[in-house]
Amino acid sequence: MAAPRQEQISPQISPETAVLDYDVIIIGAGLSGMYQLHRLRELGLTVRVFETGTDVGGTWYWNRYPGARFDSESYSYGYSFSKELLQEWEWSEHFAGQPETLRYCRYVADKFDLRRDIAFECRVASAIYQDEARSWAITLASGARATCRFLITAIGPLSTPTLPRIEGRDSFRGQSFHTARWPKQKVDFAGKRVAVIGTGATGIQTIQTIAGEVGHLTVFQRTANWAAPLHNGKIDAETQAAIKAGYPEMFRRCQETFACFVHTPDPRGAFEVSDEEREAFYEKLYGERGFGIWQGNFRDILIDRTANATISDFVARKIRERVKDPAVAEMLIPKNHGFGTRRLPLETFYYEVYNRDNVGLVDLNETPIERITQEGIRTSDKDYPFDIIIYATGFDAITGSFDRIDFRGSSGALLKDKWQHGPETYLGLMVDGFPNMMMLMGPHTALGNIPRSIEYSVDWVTGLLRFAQAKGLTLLDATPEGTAGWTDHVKALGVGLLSNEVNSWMTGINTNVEGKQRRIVARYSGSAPAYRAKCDEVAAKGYDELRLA
Ligand code: NA7
Repeated sequence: MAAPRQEQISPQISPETAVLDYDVIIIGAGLSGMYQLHRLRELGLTVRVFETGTDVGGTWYWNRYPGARFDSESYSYGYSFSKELLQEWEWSEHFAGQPETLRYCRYVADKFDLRRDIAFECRVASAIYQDEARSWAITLASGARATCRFLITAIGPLSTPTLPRIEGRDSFRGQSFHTARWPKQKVDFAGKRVAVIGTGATGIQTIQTIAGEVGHLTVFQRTANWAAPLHNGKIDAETQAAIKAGYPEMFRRCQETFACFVHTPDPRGAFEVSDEEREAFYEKLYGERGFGIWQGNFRDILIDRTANATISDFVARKIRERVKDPAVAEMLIPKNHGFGTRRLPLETFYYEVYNRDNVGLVDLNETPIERITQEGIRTSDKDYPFDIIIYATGFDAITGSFDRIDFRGSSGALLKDKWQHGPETYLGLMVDGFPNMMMLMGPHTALGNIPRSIEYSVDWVTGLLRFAQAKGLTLLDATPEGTAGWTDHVKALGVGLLSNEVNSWMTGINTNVEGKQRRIVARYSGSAPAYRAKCDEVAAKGYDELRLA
């Protein structure tokens, strides 16, 4: 790809006379950036996408760790915008693995000829708004620069991996990997002594996948997480045909459900049924595929502590049944948060891994890591020698990918400063004082089944830019009132949710990042239909809640 032209904007220039490299720059060629590029071509705009990786796919490009796969049904996760694509592409499993999903992303890029507008291996270092020219000046890590009228961030809510701040980390002489920076070549685990630090969704997928391959595996767990069975399986020809025929109906359902999954809360409360019925319902959910036990459970399990205790007790019993050593089972049962109050990892024989002779579990609350040594990991209890250390330690979520780009809005205001007490956004899509910048899957948007949310946000942004084009607008900005109003609304929606009382990436906590030890409301936690209704209303009213010029 050609490097962007090195143009500078004179500070005196007006919006009309500014010569800009592109109408739109999109940062990121993951699922959001790819679809946004596709949609903007309809408007005849000149668009450039800058992507750090060497290929499309975002999350599915970076997260190549063993066992990485969907927890949403494959068919409900793919793009819905092209009937042809839906009929052409065949998911091989109900929950596809990362290699297949990356192939899917590449297939989409080829089919829609996306790569010609994407510059790979281009990390955006700064994005600075030029008040006079009403444009953005982008500088890449390479020093190359480019300008555009509109800037769209498609940088992902979980794309900034974080390593633990443990003394001696760089002194380790073996191999070490963060799961989100996994090497492209296969890692040989045969006969190796392997450590995994972290037991979130990623750690669980990694652990259950490599346990049978390694010589010995030691899992370092700081917080036990609730997990439930994925129940993955191959898709046979008959089911494939039914899936393809059923796409319109399935996507219609995803539009109606709370978080765009095929699952949605049961209208009943946990105590509106008898004990026997409740137990039977939990048993049924535990035996079913995917997020049903989390997203399709009784309506009150994520807001009512006593209701939550019933499902937590049920899953704890399952863990005790599945793990032979009662002491290990107790270590694996979370004691500091209820079921589903953190993002639920889905597993395939994860608990049975701890019945293997070659797997050990270390509780870091009992014996904390003191340092990484040249040979391995030293806890307060002993030295563990390793050949490989795997960091499944998560991400600086939601705001982290913004923090690592120097965003400066009108009059040089820093986005980091504006968000120092937590994100402030308008509809999760814009921020006042950062004109002509739109965010896809930024803070305060409905996340849920992410591609469904992506498609909605991209369509909304496309509508806004079509409107700007039709009206000859060169400035689109949220108002301070609009931003304050939405931010307050998002905070109010979070009140009473048990998940907001728990430390997790969803509440902005990352012990490995300076300043991220205080809970914030980073996500929109209302229903996706309500979110879309609000955004649709804004569009229908001619975006009159925005400052337009
Ligand atoms: P998560 O869910 O944030 O999990 C990270 C894990 O790493 C979690 O168990 C952490 O323990 C652990 N961790 C992090 N830092 C440390 C240190 N310093 N010492 C010990 N243990 C540590 O990230 P994932 O990648 O699993 O999943 C992120 C999302 O990606 C997931 O929800 C899906 O949506 C896809 P903690 O719980 O903080 O005590």
